[in-house]
Amino acid sequence: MLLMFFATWVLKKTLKQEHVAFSRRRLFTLGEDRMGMASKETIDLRSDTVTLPTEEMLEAIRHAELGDDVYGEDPTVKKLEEMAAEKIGKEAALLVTSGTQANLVSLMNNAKRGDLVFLEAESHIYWYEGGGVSAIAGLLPWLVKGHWGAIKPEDIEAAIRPKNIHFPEPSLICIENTHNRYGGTIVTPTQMRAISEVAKKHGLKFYLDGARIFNAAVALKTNVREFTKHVDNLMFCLSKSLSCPVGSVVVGDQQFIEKARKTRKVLGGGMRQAGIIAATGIVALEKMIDRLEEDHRNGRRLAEGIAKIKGVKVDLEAVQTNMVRFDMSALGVSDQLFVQKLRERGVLVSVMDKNSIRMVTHRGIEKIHIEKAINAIGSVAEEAHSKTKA
Ligand code: TLP
Repeated sequence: MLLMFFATWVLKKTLKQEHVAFSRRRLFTLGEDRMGMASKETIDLRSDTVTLPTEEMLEAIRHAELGDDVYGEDPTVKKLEEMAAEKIGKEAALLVTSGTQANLVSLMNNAKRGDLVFLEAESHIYWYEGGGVSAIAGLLPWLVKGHWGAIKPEDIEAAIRPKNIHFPEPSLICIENTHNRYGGTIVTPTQMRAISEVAKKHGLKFYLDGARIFNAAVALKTNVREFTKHVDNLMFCLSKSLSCPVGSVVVGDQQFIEKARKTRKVLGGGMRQAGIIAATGIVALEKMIDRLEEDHRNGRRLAEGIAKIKGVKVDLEAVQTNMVRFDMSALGVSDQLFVQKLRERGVLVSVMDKNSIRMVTHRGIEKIHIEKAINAIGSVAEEAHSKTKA
């Protein structure tokens, strides 16, 4: 009897360990696949969101101390939130599921339903977040066109109307840095300060969609606080160039974050043992920021390489971080066909607008991949030219 009990115990324990070892192997396989990508000759430049976690992140997940974060009991989440607040230079932070959720939570807490929010005309919030700004936050977007994402203070001043019973109440200015649709351009700390002065003068909140704010800081070789000190609150993404599999962080003062915690719950973002996500975020904040310089170098190489290709138009001045946008209208092929031809040559890119293509460099994309991508684009261009000549 005793022997049987002992045998069952040993069996259960072995099975449990097997299970752990199996899930770990699966995770590592994922990591290796990412590297294996190069050997399969697929160069994925669609976005930096495609990055997979580093081995150190996977190890950190394995060893993370966990608890129920909705009860405020996950020590790893708490550690990440403290680190993020410290790094950004604000009182507190909150881990959320995605950049979109971070923006939504922040919009809902910076303004009340029916209010007017000033957004840069090409902002991600306006273009790519399913209209949540109106459908869920209940806000009225008022678009102000900026130069490469930087709104001129006089243009916001001009858009702010005096109090009047007919007008919606303006309460918030949002900007994005780096700016996605302009191709990763930087809004400088000086430009941010000028916008913050307008916000203060008119009693408006100032919020930053800083999905890639660390790219901006690394590119200008400056502390991220030089940007963040000008806004009331912001978000940054862990799941983009910082290589985490999931997650974004909202950062602001204590009161704002307390409110945001409740809003996140309302939106279904209470994540329980979220330490498995936070553990990767801790590694990202410690290890993944400085290396962004390499992505920027590769972005520049890529842009300079394709600038030499006939029929490809790229504004080199706008290539400031890890994105390259270019116009291929002169090639005389549709953007969809262009993307397909590149895919056949093992290079993945995305269409931004008609005839406008975006490529994003990230961890896992190295100099050799950049050269291959330039050659592939050159070869598609060549094919297009020979077709138009024939
Ligand atoms: N951007 C994605 C796509 O949605 C376009 C990308 O591939 O670049 N703010 C900014 C500035 C972003 O670029 C993104 C994602 C978000 C917010 C939303 O983040 P997620 O995808 O985590 O919801």
